[in-house]
Amino acid sequence: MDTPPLLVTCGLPYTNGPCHLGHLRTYVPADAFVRYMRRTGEEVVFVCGSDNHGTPIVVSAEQAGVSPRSLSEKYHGHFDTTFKRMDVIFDHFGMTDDPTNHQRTTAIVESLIKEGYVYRQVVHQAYCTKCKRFLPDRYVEGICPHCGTPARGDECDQGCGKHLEPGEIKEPVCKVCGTKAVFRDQEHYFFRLSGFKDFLLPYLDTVKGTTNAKNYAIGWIKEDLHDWCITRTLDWGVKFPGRDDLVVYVWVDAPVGYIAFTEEWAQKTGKDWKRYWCKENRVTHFIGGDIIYHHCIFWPALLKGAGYGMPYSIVASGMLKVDDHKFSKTRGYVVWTNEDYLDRGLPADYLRYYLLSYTSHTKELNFSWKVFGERINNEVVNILGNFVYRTLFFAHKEFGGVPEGEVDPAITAEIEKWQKAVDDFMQEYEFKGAVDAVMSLAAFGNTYMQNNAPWKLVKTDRAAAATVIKNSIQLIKALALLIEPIMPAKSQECWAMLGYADAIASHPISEVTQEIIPIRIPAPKPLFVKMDDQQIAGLDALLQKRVSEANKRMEKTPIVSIEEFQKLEIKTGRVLAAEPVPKSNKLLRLQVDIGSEQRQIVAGMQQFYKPEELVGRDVVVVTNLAPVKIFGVESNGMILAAGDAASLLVPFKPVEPGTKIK
Ligand code: B3M
Ligand code: ZN
Repeated sequence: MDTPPLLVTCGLPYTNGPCHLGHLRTYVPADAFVRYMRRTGEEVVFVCGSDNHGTPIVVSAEQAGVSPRSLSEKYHGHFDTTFKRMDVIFDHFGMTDDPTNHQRTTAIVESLIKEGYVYRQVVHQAYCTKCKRFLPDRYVEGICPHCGTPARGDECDQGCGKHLEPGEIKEPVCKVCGTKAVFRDQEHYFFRLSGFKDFLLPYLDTVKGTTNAKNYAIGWIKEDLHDWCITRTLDWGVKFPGRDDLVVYVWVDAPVGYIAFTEEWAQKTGKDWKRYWCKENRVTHFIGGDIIYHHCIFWPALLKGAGYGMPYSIVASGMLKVDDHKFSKTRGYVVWTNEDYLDRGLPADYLRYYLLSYTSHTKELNFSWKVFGERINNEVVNILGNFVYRTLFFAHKEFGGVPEGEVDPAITAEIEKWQKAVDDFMQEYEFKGAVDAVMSLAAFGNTYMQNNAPWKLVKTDRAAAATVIKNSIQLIKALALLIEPIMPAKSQECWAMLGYADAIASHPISEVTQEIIPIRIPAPKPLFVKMDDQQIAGLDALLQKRVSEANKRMEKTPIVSIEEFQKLEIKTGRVLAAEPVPKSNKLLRLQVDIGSEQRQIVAGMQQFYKPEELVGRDVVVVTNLAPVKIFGVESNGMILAAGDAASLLVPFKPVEPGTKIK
């Protein structure tokens, strides 16, 4: 049988926020893999799209005062352009809210129902009596029943990472209004995931990809595999067949998007999508390490239940840290792709290089600007850039281009050795290994030039110098071809410097040893520019500033519910008398009429007001604070004032003392 074509996908970004480094950690390697595979002669389709459904988007749209569709379109466009700017080029980038995905999801859910994999069950679901609605997923926050950490309705995002089913969260609170939620019964539909245990274990044994994906999934299945509630009480999403009040859970229609986007691509290109999804296939999912459960357990079971082929390979990236801290948008440990990087004129290729070469794909990547700058300068600029520049500069100056003559077999062998290494690493999704192999070839070239010193040799043996240059230019050709998946733009520039007018991406990797023809080449320009220390310091300062701003934001008063706020009693009061507190240069002792009674209040206002200025003034007083002693004087209330200079809050229109503030 023919080997089925490769279909590569990337986890779909939610359309409720901009692209950041966390996304790129999955997308860049996927793109590099696709580029490489294509240039080994594989037929590859690369599809992705945006994930438009689910509560994260509804909540964000509500906050922004727009419809979920329009928020989705905005971010869909954003991701589409950003990926292109990063040279991550999909054959198709769809939307899960588009009709193809609605139809495909409905068809799949209908098959699951027909095959008996879906059943109805009443669940106790969190309900907000104030907002008068059920609180699916991220509408509710509370405590994880497994580990006791604060969690979101559908996952323990800060603790054990477990998926939470509706009704499982403890101490639920409505995320919108802060009210303590109650549990109410509601009928939902469940997918019989537990019935797939005997299918999933042998499947995961053979599935390709990274071991982290496989091993976690096998562990989870052995521990406990429970059924999944696949409906939600929401308007936004794909309607559950026959139920206008329910939509399917976003984790059903999101992966189905992979199929729908293949269908849309097939429609554009006149291909048959079934070739990619039915029976034997080579579907390869690139995903973040946090969605292994969904892709290795839930998704294969859905496909199996609905009669589709199984994913062939699942490649999960490791965690991302920023400056040694867990990646976090709210805490400021984030790098935005556009704002922090591309919009500052930094080359996409540098970030691609860094992401691919920092560490193994499955290991933790700890981003820092300092290391970024060092890696680019010490490796890309000093090794690769330097070799290309000095060789081409000398070739142009002495020979006007690529000299005549044969390439040394030892050089060809060296190229073949590293090409083989790159291939082995790429096939194993070991992108760092592949980058390192290319860089080893560049380092070899540098040493070769250094040892043979053609600038000296040319004075005594011009033919020998020509051979050294010919060999070196062959090495450059190989490097350009091998580095294309990693740095597509720079490899194209390098290709042009070698005198080629076409697209390097149209040349197979195997041309690395195809002899470069003698042609004229112009004087080279350096291929890479060094990152200067100041620029790196500036980028780092921006990150630090964001972290400290986030800290300030998070330290601010916690959100209080209206009920909590209403516990405060605030009234107007009239100052009857004022005098300094003995021995204090800050405090005043005031007698204040608050309508029902007279209160003694100590206030830190001596520097700002003369006692007589205050007498007769109307002020605003918190009247139900517990009394305290300040400088030995009892204070029974608090006068409200703004800022460090204690500008008093006063009623705008005259009111009686004791008027309630509300
Ligand atoms: N939209 C994003 C995430 O959880 C989610 C991926 C869907 S992939 C089918 O990383
Ligand atoms: Zn509420």
